[in-house]
Amino acid sequence: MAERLSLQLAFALIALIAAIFYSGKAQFVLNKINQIIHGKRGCSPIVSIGQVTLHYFGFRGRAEGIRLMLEDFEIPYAETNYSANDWPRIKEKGIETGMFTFGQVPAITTSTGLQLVQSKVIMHHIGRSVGLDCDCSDIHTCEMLVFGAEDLRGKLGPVLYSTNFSVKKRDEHLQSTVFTWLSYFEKLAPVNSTDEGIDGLYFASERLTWVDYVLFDLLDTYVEFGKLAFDGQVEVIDVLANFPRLKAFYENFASRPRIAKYLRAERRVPFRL
Ligand SMILES: N[C@@H](CCC(=O)N[C@@H](CS)C(=O)NCC(=O)O)C(=O)O
Repeated sequence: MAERLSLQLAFALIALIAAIFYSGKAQFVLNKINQIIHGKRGCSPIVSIGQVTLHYFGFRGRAEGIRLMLEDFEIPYAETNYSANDWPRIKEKGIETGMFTFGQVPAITTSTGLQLVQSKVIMHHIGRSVGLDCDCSDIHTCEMLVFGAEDLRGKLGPVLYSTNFSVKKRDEHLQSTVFTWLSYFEKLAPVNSTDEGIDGLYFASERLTWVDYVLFDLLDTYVEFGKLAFDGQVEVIDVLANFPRLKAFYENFASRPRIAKYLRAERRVPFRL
């Protein structure tokens, strides 16, 4: 009797799996099971990452997006900030041990034994661990936004850290590059509809995802860039002035309680050294 029942159950299970497979919904079902197991939203949730040590320099740079996520989700973290003098030695050692996979920072190490580099990969990983991954149907949109943000960000370093950085260079960069790129992002930015209210201002998946932290960090970087006034010699430029959607997103995100607190905190490292 029991044997017959198990046989029937096995057949029913095989029939169910076949039905799911042929309906084309297998991936959807697997994702749902994964979400239920982890109790977190998003396409590819993972377990919590434990305590984090962030390895970088004592300025915002490519570590700031990571800090924003750690702060907002109250993930315990410590920082190891290297000085320019120590860096060559530390870098060599980090390459040797494998901690700095590409000889660069930011890198994180965690109490769960993870070592990871590449700022956006780290942000995605943290996002997956707190239910901030994008929906599976939206992964391509999220990747496009993040890769686009990276393209723009990549143009900043050579300007900001060039030895002859000046007001002229700041303004040239804004006019020739930043405003053009912000106009692209403006088209992709969330619209504040009265139905959704202010809570609807997210770039993807109609909810907060890790991509919002990437975009906020990018905008904040350029807001700070526009504020570089060379000891009051020139006017501060409101970089977002002509981009109402980006500005609304920026202000809404900045008002998240723990983000607002962090943005004002004295311990927040400077925009640049
Ligand atoms: N794609 C990497 C870029 C990392 C990167 O450029 N890191 C710079 C600091 S922002 C660095 O480590 N520079 C020191 C060096 O290359 O020796 C990321 O996003 O993490």
